[in-house]
Amino acid sequence: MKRLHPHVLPCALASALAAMFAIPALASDRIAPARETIHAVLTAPPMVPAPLTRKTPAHVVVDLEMIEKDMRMADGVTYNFWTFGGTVPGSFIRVRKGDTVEFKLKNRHDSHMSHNIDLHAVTGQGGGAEATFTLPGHETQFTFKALNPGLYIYHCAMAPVGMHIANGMYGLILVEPEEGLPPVDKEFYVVQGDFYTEGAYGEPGLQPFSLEKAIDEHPTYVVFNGSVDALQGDNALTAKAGETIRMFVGNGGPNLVSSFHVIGEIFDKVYTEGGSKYQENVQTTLIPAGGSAMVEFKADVPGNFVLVDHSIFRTFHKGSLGILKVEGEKNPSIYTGQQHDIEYPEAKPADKK
Ligand SMILES: [Cu+2]
Repeated sequence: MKRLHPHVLPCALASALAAMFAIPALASDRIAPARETIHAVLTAPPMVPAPLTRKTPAHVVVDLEMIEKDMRMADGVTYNFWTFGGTVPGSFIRVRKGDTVEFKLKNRHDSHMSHNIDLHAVTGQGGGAEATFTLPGHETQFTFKALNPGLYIYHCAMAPVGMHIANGMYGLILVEPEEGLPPVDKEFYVVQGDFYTEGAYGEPGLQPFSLEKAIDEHPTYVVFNGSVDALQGDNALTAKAGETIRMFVGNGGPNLVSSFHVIGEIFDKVYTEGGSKYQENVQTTLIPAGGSAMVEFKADVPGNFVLVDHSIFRTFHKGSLGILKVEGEKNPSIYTGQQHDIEYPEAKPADKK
């Protein structure tokens, strides 16, 4: 059953009055030319929109729809996810520092809950949350200027906030610096999240959310991109040996901190916490709940490289395991693989001291 809320007072009248008394723009070289209007390309994980090539800020329209739907959590296990754009994490949004972002948020007619969005890339009250209180069947809009470059989490902030996040309502928005990011061969979108179900790990069927486990911070599942195996098998990330890779990694939480690591790789650069400065030669990077990191490395040699939360019981018992499959020529000067497996002679009793 839909939960109905009183409608927010319409502000169309106030906008119309403001427009009537607005000072008409005068032709002058001091007035900035009209900016290009662009509709943002949104992508589902693990894909990332192409790097921006424009050298000037633009007026960017983001159109995002919130959808509640049953999806796979693990083999035989489903869950009623609440999503931005129909996926967990939600659609990837890519803008540039200085852009004016006109953000339209739709809540599907068949939603059971009201939702909103708090984008950590926003400077303004609630990160947009109050401006986007959106009833089922409604669309809300607000506009913000992307002042700070970086990689930012966005999430639903409707009470109970923890429950909306725990049901999958988070994603990443990248604000590119004015000069853009250094070019790489491949970019991927990976977000960790912890989930709390009434049933134990792997218990089949449609599993309800467990508020008790969420409050106790005892997740049933800890996964990348919304489900166990989301980045395995046919859905593994792929690259060729020699390619440079950038992963936009987020942590939706709601509770856990991620010790993000790729087994058999060293991050050449980590833009710690999704900010502007990078650390070099990093094995494992800590990604807070509601935070992010950009990790970059060259895939020097072929192999299956395993993405994990190095709080390692989560990886092998709760699902936080993904695969980056790198194909190409072996390079024994970097990595030989096993060179021998022999039984070594046991020491004779006389040799023992
Ligand atoms: Cu919500």
